[in-house]
Amino acid sequence: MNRKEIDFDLYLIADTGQVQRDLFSSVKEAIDGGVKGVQLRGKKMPLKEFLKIGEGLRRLTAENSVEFFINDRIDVAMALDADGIHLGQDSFSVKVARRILGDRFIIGVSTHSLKEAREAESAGADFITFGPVFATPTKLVYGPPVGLRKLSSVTKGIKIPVFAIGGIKVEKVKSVIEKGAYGVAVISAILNSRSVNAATVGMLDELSLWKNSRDILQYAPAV
Ligand code: TZP
Repeated sequence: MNRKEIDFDLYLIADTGQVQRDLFSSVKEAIDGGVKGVQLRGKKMPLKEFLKIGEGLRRLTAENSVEFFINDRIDVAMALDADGIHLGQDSFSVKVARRILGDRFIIGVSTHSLKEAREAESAGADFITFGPVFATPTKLVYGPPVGLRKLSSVTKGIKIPVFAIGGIKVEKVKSVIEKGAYGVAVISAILNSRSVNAATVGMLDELSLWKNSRDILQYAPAV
């Protein structure tokens, strides 16, 4: 299987239902802060409106070499010539999505258990999100937190990149990276913060700090 390289570790989810400010300018601020992976999510948004926001974000992400993902809607991902699709457990299967979209698209999958994570990997997903790791304000939608121990079993149980999701604030980054996460997927800690730019920079700094120290520990000679 020909997996795609994932070259971002901060995955920003621009959720039209969860962002209190103008989505385009918030995402722009996050991109100026250095984010390299953006997903547009608009579960309840009318198609026309979703496409309009998507067109703006497609242009913005392309100009800044940012990978652009569409949540769930394969038709929108194709229409906008996105870089990837992000599938939920009730979306198209990875296999069908791959058949429709062809080889170019990156495929991400939302998972909530080790079983779902393994299924996504064997079906050909390029990466997964796993969570909610911590409590989120939108707990009713995403279910109860799965916790760090389950995150650890997932990162040990599969080989593709795992993005921890759900209640990820800057001070939580260390704990999820220590459990083997490749990166974090975030909505509110960035898009609902007072300064989107500063929150993005802070999150990226923390990711690189703890990923670097994990790498150093991994390759340090045993004494
Ligand atoms: N999937 C699991 S939790 C979640 C999604 C989309 C929401 C994450 O939002 P936040 O604000 O980063 O906790």
